[in-house]
Amino acid sequence: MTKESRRISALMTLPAAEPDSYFEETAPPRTLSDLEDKVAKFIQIHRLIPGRKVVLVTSGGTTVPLETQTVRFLDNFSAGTRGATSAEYFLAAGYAVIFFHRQFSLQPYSRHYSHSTNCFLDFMDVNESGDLTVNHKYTSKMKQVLMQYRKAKEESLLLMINFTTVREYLFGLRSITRIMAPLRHNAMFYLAAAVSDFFIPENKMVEHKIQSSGGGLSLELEQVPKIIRPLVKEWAPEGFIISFKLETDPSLLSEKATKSLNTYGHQVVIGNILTTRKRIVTLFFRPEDAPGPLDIVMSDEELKQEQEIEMKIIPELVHCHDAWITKSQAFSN
Ligand code: PAZ
Repeated sequence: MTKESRRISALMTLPAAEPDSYFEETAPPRTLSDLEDKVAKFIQIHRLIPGRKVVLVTSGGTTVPLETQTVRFLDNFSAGTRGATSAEYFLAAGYAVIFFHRQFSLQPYSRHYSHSTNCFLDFMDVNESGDLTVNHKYTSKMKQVLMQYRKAKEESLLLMINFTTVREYLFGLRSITRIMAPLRHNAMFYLAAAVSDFFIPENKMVEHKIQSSGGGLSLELEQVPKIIRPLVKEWAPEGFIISFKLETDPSLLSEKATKSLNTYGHQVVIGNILTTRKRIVTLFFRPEDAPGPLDIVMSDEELKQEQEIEMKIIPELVHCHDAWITKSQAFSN
């Protein structure tokens, strides 16, 4: 195989495709209609409850397959901690939650015991009678988590839907937001997933496993369409929309977050830096909604006590969402 034939996509990084043409040119995932049925049933239940707010939480990273019969793919760092933790705080604040997450990433409640550093087996004992027990040091916290998990399940407050590839994410997000749109201002969209910015379109992907016998490999990727624009303008124009901006260079964060707000016109951008994301985030608002950005910071003491920054982020957003609902009601009266 020549070097040239081992290039598996276009030669230049192309500008992002328009979302409409992406959806026209890409086959939907096979699981999409099942996803739509589940979301529609969930929304039907919660629409009937006066004042019920529903939040879509996206969480974890997307994969970018390199072959249609996928052996290799590109991935990213996100474990889904932000999304899974936030979902718990939204549930505690009375929201119904659609948790749209990367398969096998952290999930609300089970996350407390699924970390490799926090394996559930370390919380168990076998007593003298040979029965399995929970070590007494952990029972109080475990009981609390279990009760919250059961409440969410029994009251049908949590719907879990998973994705793996960027294609599943994009199609799923479009369907979920469109189905949530009739909730109007009571719908919130909390887009914490780390979605790939680059991908290989289906028509440029090779079918079979790329062979290693030809030496090195060049990949040329195209830009994933910016779907926040149709989300804000078409799919759920009355929803309260929060996007995230992750950077590694702190000097870029404020400019890029502000640009995102100005370009798409949604309500909040949460800026965070990779290395400090559990200690500090900045909330950026539209000028008409707040005089300036808001830093949310965890003290050393709070972090030592294993408190989570989401305990401060979510109440702030709930407050903004309530103000947004009140304002919209005042307009419609
Ligand atoms: O999943 P995690 O808790 O490890 O990381 C959370 C995060 C950094 C992915 C999230 O806070 C975020 O910034 N998401 C958007 C990333 C982006 O596309 O800019």
